[in-house]
Amino acid sequence: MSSNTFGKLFSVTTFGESHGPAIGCVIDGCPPGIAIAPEDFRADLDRRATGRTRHTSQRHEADEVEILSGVYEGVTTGTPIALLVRNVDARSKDYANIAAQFRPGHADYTYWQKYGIRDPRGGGRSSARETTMRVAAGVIAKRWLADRYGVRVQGFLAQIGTVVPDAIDLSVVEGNPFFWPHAAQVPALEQYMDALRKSGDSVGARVDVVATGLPPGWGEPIYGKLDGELAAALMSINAVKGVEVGDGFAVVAQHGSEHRDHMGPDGFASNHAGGILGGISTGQPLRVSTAFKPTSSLRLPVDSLDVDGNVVEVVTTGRHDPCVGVRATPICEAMVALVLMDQALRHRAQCGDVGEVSPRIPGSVDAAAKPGKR
Ligand code: EPS
Repeated sequence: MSSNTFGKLFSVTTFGESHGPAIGCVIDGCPPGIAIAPEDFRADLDRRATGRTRHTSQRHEADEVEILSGVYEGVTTGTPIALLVRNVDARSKDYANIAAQFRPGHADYTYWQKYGIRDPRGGGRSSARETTMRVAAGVIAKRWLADRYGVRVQGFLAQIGTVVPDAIDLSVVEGNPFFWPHAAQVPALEQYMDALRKSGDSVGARVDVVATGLPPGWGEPIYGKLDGELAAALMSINAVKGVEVGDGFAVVAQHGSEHRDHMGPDGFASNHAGGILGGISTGQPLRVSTAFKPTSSLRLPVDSLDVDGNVVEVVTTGRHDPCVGVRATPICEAMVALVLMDQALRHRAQCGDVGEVSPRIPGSVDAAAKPGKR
């Protein structure tokens, strides 16, 4: 299977299936000298993991990261970093009934059409389990971006179904199981998710990510645009159906006089662009938004086809997320961090001698998390 590698200079290859012995990644091109230990992966892997709250899949994986190479005496050496996470709680019998069936809305059918074979256990390679390794690689990227440039990447859940935050306060995001930015709504969300889980249905979600501290200049026109690579990175996450940068699709209804971000000595007056112009960072906060479809693995029966073309009733048992978006915030953050690190290294390689160019407009006066008009 090709296309399992992401990034040009900071390049991440993931491997493994949901119910295989392990999943892992190889990171090539990592700068030497970054302090990293197995326990440094814990916080972000736990934020993403299943089985930590009742609102996600109840598969209980330890998600212990083993560092196999590329780190000596706690510091990256510049050689390939191989990370391994063993699968310890796969329950493949849950998939026996649907091994020869296609779940409507799932990659079952397209994998079958493409390869003529598929690993049905837990979705095999198409499982969200793979995102564990993106988050692990993202831990290294986040650390380097923070230490080297002061860049901070933070996400939050910006919508579940039709529910949107009444206010945005990034300081409360880590204090609830949804990464929700308004604490007062969390009890109602708990009830909403409990009712959803009991109904056997699923729902979509939107995750927003804001990255602050970026200098202007990251991103490579024409075919390596920062927004283009962010879109590709976020679209590569399971269940993603849409990505918006800045005001996103709301720009369709805007006038130019309203959309342009006025520049003055005190900074940009707004951030409709989402921190990117011409595919290159402006130095304003980066704003990206990702849409997740509702999970297709449902215990609610549905008619479909099996591999012989027979009409069958599909019922998916097992431990599925009623809303994958609930634990997607760290995954989106990781993909943004991976793109930013790769682009930062590419900028340094080609334009490292350019230095700071005048005038440098201070970052936006806009609040970093101010959502675009939707
Ligand atoms: C997933 C189905 C479930 C989730 C899994 C993603 O797997 P299983 O049926 O084997 O319990 O638990 O997520 C993870 C294991 C994980 O670590 O994210 C799917 O179909 O994508």
